[in-house]
Amino acid sequence: MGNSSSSDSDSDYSPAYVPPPSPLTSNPWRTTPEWNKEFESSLRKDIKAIEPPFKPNIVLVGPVGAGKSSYINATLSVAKGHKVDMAYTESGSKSCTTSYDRYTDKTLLQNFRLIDCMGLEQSTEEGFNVADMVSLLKGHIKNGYQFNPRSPISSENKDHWHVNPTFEDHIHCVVFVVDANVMHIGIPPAYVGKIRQIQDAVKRLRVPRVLILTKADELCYTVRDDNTNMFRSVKVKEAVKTASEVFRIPEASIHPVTNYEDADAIEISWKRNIPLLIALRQITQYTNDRIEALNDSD
Ligand SMILES: Nc1nc2c(ncn2[C@@H]2O[C@H](COP(=O)(O)OP(=O)(O)OP(=O)(O)O)[C@@H](O)[C@H]2O)c(=O)[nH]1
Ligand SMILES: [Mg+2]
Repeated sequence: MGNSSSSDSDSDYSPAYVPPPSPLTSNPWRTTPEWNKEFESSLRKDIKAIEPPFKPNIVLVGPVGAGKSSYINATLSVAKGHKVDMAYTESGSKSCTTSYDRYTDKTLLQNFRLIDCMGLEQSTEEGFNVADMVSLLKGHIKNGYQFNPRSPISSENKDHWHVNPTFEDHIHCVVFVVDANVMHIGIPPAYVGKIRQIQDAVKRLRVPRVLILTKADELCYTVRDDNTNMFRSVKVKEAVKTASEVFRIPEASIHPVTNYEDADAIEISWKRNIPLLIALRQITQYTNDRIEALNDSD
């Protein structure tokens, strides 16, 4: 009796599937100085040296579960040198982040603010309401606002509507955040439509934009095993190219990263920090350039 079931389970046994290694290009497809601790600290220095005349606002937008809050935690982790878990993260089909929340710190982000937002959903009645985008960009939304997917904010909201925002209350850079794996599978058209609508508003107001591709560790196991393979991974390169075509953002403004979210993400490592810092340096430079350009045109 018991024999047959034991022999069945023996014959069913098979080792866990190990995917073949993902291919690497012979030369990096994105040129950087050699990756080491010196390069990491020069990136930190570059970012700290950017001193806009006030603290600009950088907002993160993208599909639900893309890794917006995780990117904020990863950036704060790089800043503080230990794993940070300030912005709530969760895997699920509903947006974990439901309010407009600002983050900063006293080191790397001392001159900037990152703003977390509700995620976009495919349905028109769920998730971040694209009709809120212009109010957001023009600085009408106050910290702590609870997004309402069914109805955009208006001047009737006494607690969270900023009546007379100045340029300092505006959004000075928009960071689109997308899961790199989705670029491979194909991003649902509903998301592309909503992101394009947001991009139109961003473009009209001439706000600079950058795109972060998260979860490079899940997309490419060669990157998961050694993050220094990021700019040699064929899969990551393809994801950057596809994202550029889909979202019409230049490849050089698209940054693949691995956030501090997987089971091994306890210690902060310079290898993981480098792509996060490269992204943050460009975001802060674009933000500062925009403010300088406006000040010069006055
Ligand atoms: N392996 C891995 N997991 C990640 C990475 N970034 C985010 N995650 C996971 O993806 C899930 C969603 O991440 P969140 O940061 O909550 O995503 P979000 O964009 O803020 O989502 P909403 O607030 O719901 O719109 C969480 O389970 C994270 O742990 C990454 O780079 N690598
Ligand atoms: Mg979130």
